[in-house]
Amino acid sequence: MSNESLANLLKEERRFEPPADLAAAANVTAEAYEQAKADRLGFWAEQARQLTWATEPTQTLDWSNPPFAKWFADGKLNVAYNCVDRHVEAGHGDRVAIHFEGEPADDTRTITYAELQREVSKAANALTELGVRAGDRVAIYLPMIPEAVFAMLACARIGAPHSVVFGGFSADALAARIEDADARVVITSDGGYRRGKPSALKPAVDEALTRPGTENVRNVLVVRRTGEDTAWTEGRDVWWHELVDGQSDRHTPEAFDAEHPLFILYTSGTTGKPKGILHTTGGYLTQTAYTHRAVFDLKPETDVYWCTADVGWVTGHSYIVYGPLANGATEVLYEGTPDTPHQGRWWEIVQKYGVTLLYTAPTAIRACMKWGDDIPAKFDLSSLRVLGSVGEPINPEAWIWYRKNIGGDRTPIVDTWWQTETGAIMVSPLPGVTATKPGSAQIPLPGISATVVDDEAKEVGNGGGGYLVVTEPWPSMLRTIWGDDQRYLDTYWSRFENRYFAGDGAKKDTDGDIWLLGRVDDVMLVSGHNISTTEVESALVSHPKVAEAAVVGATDPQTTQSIVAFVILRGNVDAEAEGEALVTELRNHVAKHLGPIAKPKRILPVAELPKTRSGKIMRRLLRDVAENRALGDVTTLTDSSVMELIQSKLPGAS
Ligand code: 6R9
Repeated sequence: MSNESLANLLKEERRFEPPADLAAAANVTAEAYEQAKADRLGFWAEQARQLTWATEPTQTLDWSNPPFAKWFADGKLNVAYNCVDRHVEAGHGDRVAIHFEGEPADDTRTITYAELQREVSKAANALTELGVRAGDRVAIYLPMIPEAVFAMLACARIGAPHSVVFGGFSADALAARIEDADARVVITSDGGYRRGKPSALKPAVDEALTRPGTENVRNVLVVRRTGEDTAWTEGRDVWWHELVDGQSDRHTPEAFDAEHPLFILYTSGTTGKPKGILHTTGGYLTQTAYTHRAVFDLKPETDVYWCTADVGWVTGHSYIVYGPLANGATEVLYEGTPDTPHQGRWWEIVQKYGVTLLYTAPTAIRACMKWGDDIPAKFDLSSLRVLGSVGEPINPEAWIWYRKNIGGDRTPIVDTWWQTETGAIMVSPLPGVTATKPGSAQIPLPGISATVVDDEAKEVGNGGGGYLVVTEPWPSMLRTIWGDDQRYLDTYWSRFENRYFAGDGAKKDTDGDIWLLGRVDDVMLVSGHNISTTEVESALVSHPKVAEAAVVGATDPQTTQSIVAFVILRGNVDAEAEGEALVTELRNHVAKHLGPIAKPKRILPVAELPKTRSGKIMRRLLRDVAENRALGDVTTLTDSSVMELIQSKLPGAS
């Protein structure tokens, strides 16, 4: 990105110091940065010692064959033992591990660490009875119910790498993932609840298993959740309650090598076949546990933590299952959507359980902004003490809204940048240390070396922009793409020599803080200037009438690309009545904030935006609309009718 265009970019002057009481008692202080800088590997070795090892590692990093890393390679441990048994052995068996809140409001379950140990042991025994051995892959296709956590931990316990497939994915997507991982068993349920109704899951598994390449699946283990009728294949299908409930609730965990595969998780990406991101045992657990303790300041005796992600995404793996449970946290697990049966459901849950640490995504925050401030205002949210954000850049105004309306203008916000590939949080403020800036993820965590480089791989100075790279290996890094080392090299390690290329645009502000600017593919080129979609979106969202915006560059004969913006207005704004005057007002608003070069050529108010199932805006499809093209692949969209609605809004649409 050229420097003259950066001069225009959003200036954020607001700062929020950590609350004094939180800073005084924080798990991690500023000293951690110094310590890690002086001895990065020693720092991670110390974090690894917070885990319980069957064989303590004597080596920290083996980088003799870059970029194929080995961390703590001569150590041995069991992940499930670390997440469950050791807390029971330490006398915390009665502590609640999971407060499960089903979508039907009266459907709740409280699971202590002692119960979790019994449930995971039974499930491990059941998988063993089905012939699953260490190294065999198990696909998990479940709604957000406790069995999803039991199943993942049971796999970890017996050393069978899991491949969790988000329950909203189609039979095709499931089949492709089963085939690529060559799974032997699929764990699913008859269905789950979605917006007040049972929604079937098992039929997608049945369909997936008719596809070529899935023949090695021997058994389907089915949790009964909704009780609706389900087709049954004798000899292959097994009810969870029939097989698991009858098992012994004792199971001796076996220690595995630190580099034993823990799971494969597929990232869809924008093109090509999904990439199976491989994570292993010791380094992954070290960094997820450390970052969860550091970034959320977790106090396991008193905090109630809630991450609203789905276990089908990496955020669910690292910050619902492995990080929090390794730390002995008490957490909420919620099956449903934020607006079922009403738009205050999340805040009702925060009030009910006294949630202290909340981790969610900008897409959800912007939806709540749209629904209105009066909804969270009806609930007691005073228990909250740290708020987290992940998944996309958070627009400064959404950040401020979150802090004010959810955090009572009191709680630090940690904007955490990371990826499926990084396994754990990489760039984030620390709640007891950092003076936070709305919209910036700020600086790499202690022990993480990340920076911004230009096209020539040269590190940019303060005020410069380019690409986010990681410059040193980190414990929870992906080890490869399952079955495709070459693609691992090509995708992440060939753009810049010896640097991990994350695929995100970024800039450093004058203080040296990092701002994420969206995927590199989304950056626009307008009259020779690189302009970030994120920044134009943030400028739009800073207007009081806008709740959400998505910006794309459309091919333009004069300017290479021209900026087209799709905006969702706040709940109280009438788009029809405001008409062209509002569009002009918004265009001028962007010009005022970012400079005339960033002024959108067209602005279209819409009711919804196309999102992936993990809530990220699919700009690719909006580009198709802006350029009047037939739509590309819409299979990963949450709701494909959204695109019809948007297209019908266009001038000239029939
Ligand atoms: C954890 C997760 C990774 C991509 C990543 C980036 C975007 C995630 C962000 C963020 C700006 C943040 N992203 N967190 N962008 N600020 N705090 O979301 O993993 O699904 O693999 O997505 O998400 O573009 O490259 P994943």
